[in-house]
Amino acid sequence: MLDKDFIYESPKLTVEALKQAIVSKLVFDIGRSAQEATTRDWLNATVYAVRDFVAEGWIQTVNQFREEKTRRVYYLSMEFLMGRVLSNAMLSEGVYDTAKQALSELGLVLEDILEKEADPGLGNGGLGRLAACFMDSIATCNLPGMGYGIRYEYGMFKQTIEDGSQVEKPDAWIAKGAPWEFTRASKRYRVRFGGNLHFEGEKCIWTPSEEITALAYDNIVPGYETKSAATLRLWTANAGDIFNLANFNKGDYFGAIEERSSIENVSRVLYPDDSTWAGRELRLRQEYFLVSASLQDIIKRHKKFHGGKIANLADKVAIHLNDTHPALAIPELMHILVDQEGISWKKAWDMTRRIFSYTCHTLMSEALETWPIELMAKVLPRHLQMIYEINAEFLEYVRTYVSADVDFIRRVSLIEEGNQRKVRMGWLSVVGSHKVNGVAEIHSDLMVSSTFADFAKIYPERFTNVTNGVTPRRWIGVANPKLAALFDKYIGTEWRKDLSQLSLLKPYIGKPEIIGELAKIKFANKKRLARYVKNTLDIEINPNAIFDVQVKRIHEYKRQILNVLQIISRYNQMIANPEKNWQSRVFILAGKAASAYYTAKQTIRLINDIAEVINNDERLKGRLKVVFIPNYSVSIAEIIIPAADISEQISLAGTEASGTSNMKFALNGALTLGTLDGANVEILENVGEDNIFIFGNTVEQVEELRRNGYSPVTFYQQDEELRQAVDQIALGHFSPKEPTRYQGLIDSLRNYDYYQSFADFRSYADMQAKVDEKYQDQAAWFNSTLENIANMGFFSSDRTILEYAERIWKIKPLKLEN
Ligand code: KOT
Repeated sequence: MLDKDFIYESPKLTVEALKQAIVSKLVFDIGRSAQEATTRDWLNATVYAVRDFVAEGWIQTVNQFREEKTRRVYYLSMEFLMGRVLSNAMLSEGVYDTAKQALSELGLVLEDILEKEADPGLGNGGLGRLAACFMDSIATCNLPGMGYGIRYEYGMFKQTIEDGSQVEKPDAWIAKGAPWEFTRASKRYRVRFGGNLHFEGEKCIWTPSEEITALAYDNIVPGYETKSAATLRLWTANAGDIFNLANFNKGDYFGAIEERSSIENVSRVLYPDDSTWAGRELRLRQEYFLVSASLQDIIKRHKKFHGGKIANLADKVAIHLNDTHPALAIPELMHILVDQEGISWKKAWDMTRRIFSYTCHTLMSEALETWPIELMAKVLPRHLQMIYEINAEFLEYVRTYVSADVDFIRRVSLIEEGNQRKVRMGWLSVVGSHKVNGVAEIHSDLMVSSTFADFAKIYPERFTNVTNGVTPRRWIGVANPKLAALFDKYIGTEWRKDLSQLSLLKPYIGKPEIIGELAKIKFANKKRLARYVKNTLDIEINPNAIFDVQVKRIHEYKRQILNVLQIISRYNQMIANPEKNWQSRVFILAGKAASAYYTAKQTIRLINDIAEVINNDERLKGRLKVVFIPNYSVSIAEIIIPAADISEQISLAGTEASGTSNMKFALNGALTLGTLDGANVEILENVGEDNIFIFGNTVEQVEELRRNGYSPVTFYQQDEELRQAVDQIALGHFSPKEPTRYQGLIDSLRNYDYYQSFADFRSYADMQAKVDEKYQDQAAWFNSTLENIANMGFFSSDRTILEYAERIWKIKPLKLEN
């Protein structure tokens, strides 16, 4: 597996010591003998042993932050998609090979043990995974920061495919044991909801009617080759001893218990919607639960470090909002400062704005959170009151200094008027923060020219861009150890902490030796994926074929349907021209559909239907295969991404804020086939047009089509190949038992095609032909992948996080004591 010479090994831990530690954990913490232990017992024993090792540095980091009274950042996010911990932790601590050897001497295989670890799915997709990469980078860059989130009992659902359709199953990840976390019995806070308000003079008094206890669970996030580690604190809801006494006294025992379980529902389950917004009361309660517990904790810690003083809070604390989901933190902080600390409104508002910053992760209008006034009045009456006051003051400012135009005022108001009045959380986040950023250049530009155009007039200096990045430790080190070892061999090991060093590979471009090694590694990773596909789906795929991969949430804007149309059209060409020397291809797709998103679920079914027909058509002689891999998750991504030749990033220009899998694929030696959308644009700028396949309309062209009344049927009529593919779906060619299955889907495409798949079809299919052509020359192909990798150094989340630290949070890396 890992090339011994190039892996950092901890000087402190010997194989013998680790072996003893593992056995001791097994006996004394788990209570099992080596003879009776299951693989899971060994996993837990290994985790405890490695955890002890990481904890030392972690405690030291926490103490040092405290002593230095340094300014720090708190990252608030409803999602943290951390993935499995053990192998990343072992690589960070430099004990991977030591553990492998220790376990082997105990008669165990490390890889089998790693496979047993739960993969907590506490996030939907890009936004949650970005938060996880950021935690890794905060730890590795020795930045004083920590994350706050919710410890959902059920994370993202487990996806199974039954008769071609997605079926959702609960994922009770905690039930398998959560050996990494530390329960913090003393960290408990009361979170209150509901009730009413009354005024005593100027002072507003809130009398809540419900109460939940928030309990803290800490997760250590080890930094790479540093003693430093970050903390991710996740909250769980607990009814405590309180249950509805009135019900109990009436003899309604179950009523009293029911209340308890409805309280604990707050941290029960992650909402499985990505890029849309559920608008449910429980979700509002979850958001407030996160915000209230975290702010109490932050303020308590601040006071403890600073002699009970709160006036310097804005000098010492930065709080970052991961999208608007935790935006209630703005009125919550005002509530604490004004109502509880007795600070004047003006001073409190000044502090609040200096403390908060906000990242917007979307341009999709359906993803923008707005909460109905009645709901907010019921659940959080004091916060609604605060928001009204913030709005009144804000609109006064706008009228006085910017524009008195009534329409402008109506547009920027934090309250949307209409049949149902609503609080606009995006607007609240902009007004209550000192910096607002998008996640790729094109997205930040569009944000300023569309969603937040009015606000950019009011606060031009507030808007900025910070392009996303991904952690090389997980996405190369853990996921692709062979590639990591290749980098180590040619450019040394520092790239893990300074990804810009990938540019040191440039002198090797065109050198057959390294190119041969790169090709061998890709082939080995493709074989690994082929084995996985064979074991889980019983489908044979040929590792000599191009592995063409689209893995991400299933969403119309991401255009899996465009991929499907092109696959069908390729199938038709192959059947019509069997004599042609067709390049073998395997199209691999994976991703979850939100459980209530009908079109997305139909898309999954269609992919499986076409796979069934194509994979069983013997005329193709195995040269075309389609595979839908179920239950896409971080651990499955770690198998798929290193095996890809082509990375499909085909969203309609102007819809994908950034994308981050595009970065992971390119770093793992896949070439991008994509539109000029999100971070694809910056990938193009970095790798150069010879090493990427760009197609499709630009944002300007998309807008022009919309303005002029886009007519999908025109494209349908003009392009025979497109028409044939569309008609086949519509006529039940792929669903012979139910020919009308996709009638609705196709009608909507032919009549509206909101994401303009038809308009981009031709340039996409033509570009796919160029991919085939380029792949014919293997040396040229792998040379391109090398050049591609060597130019991807910019896309490290370390670079991203250091930009946030310097330009937004104003925090500095800590110099660690030895
Ligand atoms: C979900 C709900 C509301 C608002 C935004 C979202 C959201 C956005 N969830 N995931 N995203 C993705 O975030 C990634 C990280 O910035 C981006 O790379 C990706 O383009 C977004 O779709």
